[in-house]
Amino acid sequence: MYFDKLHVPLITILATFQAVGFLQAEKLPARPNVLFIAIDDMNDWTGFLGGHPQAQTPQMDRLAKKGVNFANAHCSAPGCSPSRNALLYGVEPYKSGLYAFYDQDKFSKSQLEDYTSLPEFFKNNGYATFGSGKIHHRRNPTPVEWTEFYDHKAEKRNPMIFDDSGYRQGKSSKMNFKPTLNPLEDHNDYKNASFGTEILSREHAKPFFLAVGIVKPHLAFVAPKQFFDLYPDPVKPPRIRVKDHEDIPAVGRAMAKVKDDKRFKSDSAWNEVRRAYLACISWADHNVGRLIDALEASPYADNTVVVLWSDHGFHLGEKESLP
Ligand SMILES: [Ca+2]
Repeated sequence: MYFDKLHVPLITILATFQAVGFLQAEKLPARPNVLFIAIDDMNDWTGFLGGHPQAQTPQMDRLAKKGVNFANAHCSAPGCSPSRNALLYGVEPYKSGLYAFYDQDKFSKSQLEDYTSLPEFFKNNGYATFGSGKIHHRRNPTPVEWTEFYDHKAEKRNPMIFDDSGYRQGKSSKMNFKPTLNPLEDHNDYKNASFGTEILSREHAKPFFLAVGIVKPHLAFVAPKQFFDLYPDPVKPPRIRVKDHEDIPAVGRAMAKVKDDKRFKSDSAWNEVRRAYLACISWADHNVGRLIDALEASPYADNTVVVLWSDHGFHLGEKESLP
């Protein structure tokens, strides 16, 4: 079905770090801390969801083992902004109208006043709220929502150096599927996760809501080389039916990125694209692991609820499309 995209990509794990996770929730304080990890464009190619037999996600797998894995969760719309708005405002985009990708420009004032976002709700109810990375889609952080928000763009950024291997369409920064040779610390996701680990190392007088938005595996599929090296070459392709787009309704066909599929086929690049996607998932997993380690080492290990989710899935040639 076309709506593969909707069926599995919203991956949510609820876990506490007490012995048996969710079953211990009744022992949590009335106002537990929340560690809310958003991952961008991650489908079910993870160990715990089993969507790709070679996916390596040991950190998310260990989190899943401690909590509840919602394997039949659905996102409201297969796109960053409407899906995130559904989750962050608690209302489906086909009811709220919050579809636009550049929220602040395109949402009307009344639209935003009608709804309270999740961080704003926590902040209004006595929590300290901390954020970094991609939580909303392109909505600038506001003091209404955040006690403190880390913006990596405020820091000097070292230029990325790419390995010769992998694939890239011309000089496109988006259609880049190459390993990076920079130290891990140079990457934005590392910096955003580091903000999270720093918050977890602080003493907090109030309960906290900590949101960390990890952007990979979103395009470009670039990640440190050590995560590409985890994977054989070639990687196993997904199951793709002949004429796979024929069961898609017209609106779905209009959204399918058939041109990308044709280009990757003519460049014999699909293997490189899929391998790079898997590398990016393992890179995201590494940063999730840093957050889990920091939480486990903190005084908040037993009074924090962890939520891990992805805004929607991704096609890697299925339905003759990317995404
Ligand atoms: Ca997304």
